[in-house]
Amino acid sequence: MDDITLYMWGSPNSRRVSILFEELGLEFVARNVNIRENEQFAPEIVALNPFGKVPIAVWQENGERRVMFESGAILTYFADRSGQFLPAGGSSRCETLSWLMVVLTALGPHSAYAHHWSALATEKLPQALDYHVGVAARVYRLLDERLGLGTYLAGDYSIADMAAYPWISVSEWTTLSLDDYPNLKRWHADIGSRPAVASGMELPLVGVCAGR
Ligand SMILES: N[C@@H](CCC(=O)N[C@@H](CS)C(=O)NCC(=O)O)C(=O)O
Repeated sequence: MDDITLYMWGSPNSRRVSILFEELGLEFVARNVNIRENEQFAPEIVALNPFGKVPIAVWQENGERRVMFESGAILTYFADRSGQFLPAGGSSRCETLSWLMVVLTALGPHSAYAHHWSALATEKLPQALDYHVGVAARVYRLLDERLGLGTYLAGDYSIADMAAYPWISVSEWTTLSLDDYPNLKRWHADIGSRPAVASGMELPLVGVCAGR
């Protein structure tokens, strides 16, 4: 794998991938796509991902150019390719993929919707806010209970943890407090102390979280 470029924004979905790339010790260029300035709709970006969203990874492999979008797809591909952070088979692979999907399909989206209704929407809709904060709280409870049983979400440290960490780092977006979820709080501090996680969370070098 050569010439890896990660198109990203300072957002949880993007930082899942920069964390994995740092954990794998990959050399890559993190290119800032400012979604507040609608740069995700630039022809160069839409040519890579017709959905007009980041993260997007572009690299050379076996003499051809590869392009991937969707953070979960990128995490799975690079983890499989490296043989790290996602078991190759057996029940531990089933378990890791199951928790990864909970994080991808529930934690991220409902945290983002809670943020939308609590902070970004110009019209206040209490019913919408309550619904999404309620689902986010259900996921927080689930993760907290899970992390009461073990150090990480699925056995060893994995891409499920990497996918969850950036969203838990912006827990205030959901209006929830980690003080109410002690196992999740312990896990968050533990994961955050990893140098690769700290490096991944600093990327890209410009831009701030938009919460979408
Ligand atoms: N399911 C996608 C979500 C990607 C996503 O929503 N990215 C946001 C930044 S965190 C984005 O590009 N937003 C711009 C837009 O939706 O126009 C993933 O996990 O990669």
